[in-house]
Amino acid sequence: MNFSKEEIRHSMLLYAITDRTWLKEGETLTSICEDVLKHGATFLQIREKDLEPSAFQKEALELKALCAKYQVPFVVNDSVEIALAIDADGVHVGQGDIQGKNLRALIGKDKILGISAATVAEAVAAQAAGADYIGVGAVFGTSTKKNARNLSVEKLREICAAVTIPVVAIGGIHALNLRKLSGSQVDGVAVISAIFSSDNPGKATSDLLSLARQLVQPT
Ligand code: TZP
Ligand code: MG
Repeated sequence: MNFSKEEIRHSMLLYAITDRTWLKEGETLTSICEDVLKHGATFLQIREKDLEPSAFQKEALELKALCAKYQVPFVVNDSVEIALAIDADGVHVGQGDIQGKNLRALIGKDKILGISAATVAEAVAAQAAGADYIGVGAVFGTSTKKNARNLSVEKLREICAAVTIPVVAIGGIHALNLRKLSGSQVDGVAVISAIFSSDNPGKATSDLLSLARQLVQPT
């Protein structure tokens, strides 16, 4: 699918990232993600660090079809090869994945390019490299990503002010601390455990969605 710049900005609102380590017996990533999309997640990224490439690609293909059904952008974490092989909407990469590479040239102009950034310099460089959005974190403590770089909400605010592309905050965000991001000018929140570790991922999604709406469009 093709998404306009405005659609990409709005899709940052509640950005869900997969983590199959939370699946319970009998559950599949696709079934949980369908529940999450039904309950209003606005973006989906497959991020499965422990799957070997062929299993990863198979899961990614299923999730791509699901996201197309809900008209939600779908990106692949880390692997440009798999993103291109399955014709995903785009790819999300970290600082370590972009060194010396022109990812925009590699993926073409129509695919969504998301880049992680934790400093103003990285954010500005990501924008210059053709990123469609940046993921900024970790804004709160998280045990999901072991080597996450922590930054303050004040730093998040500085990054938002330094770029014109959409910014999604990530890292340890859940229903009880999401409001702390207010005033930062983020376009949305990206979450893993607040959704996937929940006993009820659908309800967690709708709760987070209403909080994210209040954060991004305060009434
Ligand atoms: N990048 C920075 S923090 C993080 C990633 C992938 C982990 C976010 O996971 P959670 O469970 O929402 O804290
Ligand atoms: Mg990476």
